[in-house]
Formats: sequence, structure tokens, C-alpha cells
Amino acid sequence: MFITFEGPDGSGKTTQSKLLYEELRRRGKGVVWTREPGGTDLGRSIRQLLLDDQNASLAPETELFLFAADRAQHVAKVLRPGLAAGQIVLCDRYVDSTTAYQAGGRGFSAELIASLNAYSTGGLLPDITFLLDVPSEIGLQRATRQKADKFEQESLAFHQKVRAKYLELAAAQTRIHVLDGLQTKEAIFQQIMARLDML
Ligand code: T5A
Repeated sequence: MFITFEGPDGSGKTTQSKLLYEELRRRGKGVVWTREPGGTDLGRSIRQLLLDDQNASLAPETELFLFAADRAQHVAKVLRPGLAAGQIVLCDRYVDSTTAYQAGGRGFSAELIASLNAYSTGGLLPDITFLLDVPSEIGLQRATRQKADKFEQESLAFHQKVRAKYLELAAAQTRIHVLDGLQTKEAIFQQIMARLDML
């Protein structure tokens, strides 16, 4: 099973994906936790390039292709091998992030992003996606408690467009389950477990 966690910056998806990882291990399941960008050795270098606030001059097109390169490597070296070995794969951000941030936030056409996502993944889609939804102001407050990365320094309007695109995606796709990220960590986690226990 391939499960992804999505949401705006500071929505709590890393917290939830790690809680699920620990719970599945406790139950004796074979499980892999990974993330984008940065789920491979090569991807960790790409992540630094993408998130470093010193790289503010990165052209949007360069940024887009770096996310796609990170993902192609991740699919080939981590996601497909993990799934082929029968592991449950938990991934913190995946293709929906590119749709939300690069189509929603940066304004690239949805068609271009859909075709790049399909090409970089070879069509590999999650079985289920949990979308943690929080108002952009709250997510940014949570995310920037320490040093803000390049995306966290984007305007509130940028983050509002990202959130709107996520909600638009969720309305169109049954694999995406929206969770209210303003609830407590424990309440959100219970909803995730309830959803997975139904499968
Ligand atoms: N990106 C990524 C793209 O533009 N395109 C792409 O294709 C991809 C893959 C990656 C950046 O790259 C962009 C999106 C991102 O801006 P990242 O570090 O992976 O950056 O992602 P972030 O969203 O920035 O990660 P964060 O760690 O900041 O946010 P999370 O994972 O949503 O939140 P989390 O769990 O770390 O929690 C943040 C804080 O909130 C608290 C936590 O304790 C923590 O302090 N918290 C809660 N507080 C109250 N109530 C709850 N329910 C809480 N849950 C967590």
C-alpha cells in the first residue's frame, strides 16, 4: 500500500506520517517512511537547492524540473522497490504538492503539471492520500517557529492559492481525504487510523 500525506506548510503532515509509521511498526508491519523532496541521496542535494533561501533567484521552471528530477529518482530507487518488496510506503508529499505549489502557487498550467507528474512517476499514484488542511496564516505560524525556508518566505497570497488548489484537487479525487488540521494531533491521528482500518 502506498499512502501519501499532503498539506500546506505547517499543516502537520510530517507529525501524522511519523505517528502512523510508529503505529504500523508497533503492529509488526513492514513499513517505509520517506519524503519529497529529499527521499534519496541525490534528492537530499536537490532538496538543499530547492529550499535554501539563498537560492531566491531560482527560476520557476528550474524549480519545477528539480522537483520532477527528485521525484523520478525517488520513484525508481525508493517507492517502486519498497512497494515491490511488499512494504507499506508512507510518503510525506508527492505529486499533489507539485499541483498545489507549482500550478496553484506559481501559476503553471494544470495540464503541464499533470503531464510532468505522470512522466516523472511512470503513472504511480497513491492508494490513499491524507490532506491536512489548515488556514494559511496558522500553517505559516507553525512552520516558521524556527528558520523559514524559501517557500515559507512566500507571501500569504501564495500560500492561500496553494491551499485552494489542494482543496480543489480533493473535491475532484476520491483517493484524497481531507482532515481538519486545527484539531489536536491525537484526534487527527484517530481519524487516520479509522480510515485505514476500513480498508
Ligand atoms: N514543494 C514540495 C513544492 O513546492 N513542490 C513539490 O512538488 C514538493 C514535493 C518542502 C517545501 O517544498 C514545497 C512545499 C514545501 O514548502 P517540507 O519541509 O517538506 O518543505 O514541507 P513543510 O510543509 O514545510 O514541512 P513542515 O515540517 O514545515 O510542515 P508539516 O510537515 O506540515 O508540519 P509538522 O508536522 O512538521 O508540524 C509543524 C509544527 O506544527 C506542530 C508541530 O509540533 C510542529 O511544531 N503541529 C501542531 N500544532 C497544533 N496542532 C496540531 N494538530 C499540530 N500538528 C503539528
